[in-house]
Amino acid sequence: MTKSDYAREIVQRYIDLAIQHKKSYGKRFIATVLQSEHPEIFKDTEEARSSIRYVTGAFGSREIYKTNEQLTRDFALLEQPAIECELKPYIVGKQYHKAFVINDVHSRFHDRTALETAINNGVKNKCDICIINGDLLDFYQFSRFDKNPNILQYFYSEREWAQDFLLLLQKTFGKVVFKKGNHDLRRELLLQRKAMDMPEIQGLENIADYVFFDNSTVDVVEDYNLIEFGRLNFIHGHEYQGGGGIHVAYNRMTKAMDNVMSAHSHVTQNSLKKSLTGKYYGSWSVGCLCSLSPRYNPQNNWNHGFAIVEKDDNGDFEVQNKTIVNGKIF
Ligand SMILES: [Mn+2]
Repeated sequence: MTKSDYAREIVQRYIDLAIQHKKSYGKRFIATVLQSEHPEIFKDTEEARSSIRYVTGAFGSREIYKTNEQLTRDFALLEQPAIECELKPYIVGKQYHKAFVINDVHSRFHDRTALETAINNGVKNKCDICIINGDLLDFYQFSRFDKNPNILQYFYSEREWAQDFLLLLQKTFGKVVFKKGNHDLRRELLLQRKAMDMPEIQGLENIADYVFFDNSTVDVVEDYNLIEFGRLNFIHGHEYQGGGGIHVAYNRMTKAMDNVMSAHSHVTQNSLKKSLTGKYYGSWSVGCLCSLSPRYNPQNNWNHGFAIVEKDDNGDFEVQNKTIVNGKIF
């Protein structure tokens, strides 16, 4: 067998594999395999690659494609695309029926009274799972905005606060699911940027590790993934480019075209529409549990709130989107 025969054989093998698994294998990769299989024939990867390029016509072939098969073969040998987000919803288990939903706690800018009022109501309603729909932490220290040292000191123990708070929720409700919001990402994104120059910190950036405590059963969901609770879908809100506008709930419904509960805008709003075929779709924007007068936006229309969602075994659900004003729940 000549070098070209070996090259032709392995190329065919990988084209078959690629077609079978809907993947592709780059010539550089195939060359490393070829060289390791026949070190006596190919003295290095470069030599193997040269043979592969020769048999695949990479040195310039004048033939014009007449068949789709030829195109399929060529695509099988193109490098794979990079995939940044592998979308996969987090589906809440069937054993859970009543969710206590909170978001935009922005620790340690949280509002203690509102938070306690909300949790008390969740307990009273016998919720069996707590869903945190993003922005549990503020990560003020990693913000690109101006920082105040008197405030910054509170954030040195933000991690301990988060671990203690998650433990409190776990003890209170049994199960906790924590979906990342844009603020929860602040630390991760900063560390990922730093990891380019400091490879030794790679793998340490995930907030799931940062907030982990002994006996934690908290599930952490990536910010680009939905949480599905029956037929209700949760997004934080930053997943859609642009703010929510004034009509947050309505706007998010026109984007979701499905049942959606969201956060991020710090206001309580509901919207409901009937489709051409008589199906109802709802959108709920849930209020926040942080301070209502932050330094960067002291005047706003925010309100405190939380939600309770009950679902049956068919996935049908009932929403109570609650507002807290002066310690009273509406
Ligand atoms: Mn947010």
